[in-house]
Amino acid sequence: MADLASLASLATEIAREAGALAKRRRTEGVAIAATKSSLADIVTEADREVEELIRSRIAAERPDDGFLGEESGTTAAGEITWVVDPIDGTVNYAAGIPQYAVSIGIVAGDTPSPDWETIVGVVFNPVTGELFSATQGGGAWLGDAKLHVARVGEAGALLATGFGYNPATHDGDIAAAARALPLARDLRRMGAASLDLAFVAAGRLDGYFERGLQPWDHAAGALLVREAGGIVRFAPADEFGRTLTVASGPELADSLWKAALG
Ligand code: LIP
Repeated sequence: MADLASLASLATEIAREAGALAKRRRTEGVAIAATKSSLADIVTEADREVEELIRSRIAAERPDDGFLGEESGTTAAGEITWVVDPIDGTVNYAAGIPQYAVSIGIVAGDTPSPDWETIVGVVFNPVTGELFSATQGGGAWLGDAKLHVARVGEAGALLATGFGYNPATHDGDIAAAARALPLARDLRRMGAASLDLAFVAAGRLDGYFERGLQPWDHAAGALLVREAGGIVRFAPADEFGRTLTVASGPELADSLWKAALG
């Protein structure tokens, strides 16, 4: 296996290239290519094009590695697997809301599971130019600034969450938000899980929880949080088949977990 610094450098280089393409396509106009689980669950032509760029760059540099992408699925397993969301926050992207990111996680092994061992994570917002990165044991960074999760202030926690594309799940999601609000000074729904997790790592958010994330949504961001001193937990799927992701600093972890889980 290549050393983590080399993997992180390649992931960063590819994320920047992919982000530049996504941003360019956004300015040219976005075409919806298809819907997935519901009318609200869209994929754009740019999602597919950006993922193909990432996939081909990885194949050229590291042909024996595995790949799992949101839009194109998985390739043959490798000693390490690249777990990619080419444009996380697709609905924001299609609507012209500048809160989306290229999310690239590298995990040891080949079996998608929440307790994967992520060894490298990169989350890049091409609009702000912010590139969050982490290597296992190497800390979490925003550019050259080392990141650390926040301590919750006297006014309460600034939390973020998300809601599923399936309207049948909304009652449960709203109930979880209602249970969490007593912990909160306020609640945000920003629409890109990888950036929500990066913001927890950066101390911008005190905590984040959401049901229904896929490995490509959280593979990179979960490593950012853990390397910034935070805790990330996953709960088994609910009746809709959606696992729960909860991320925060240590002091909020137990209370947010109980509130989000119900
Ligand atoms: C999105 C997540 C977001 C979640 C959306 C969707 P996508 O990922 O980043 O947190 O609420 O339902 O899953 O589909 O834009 O890659």
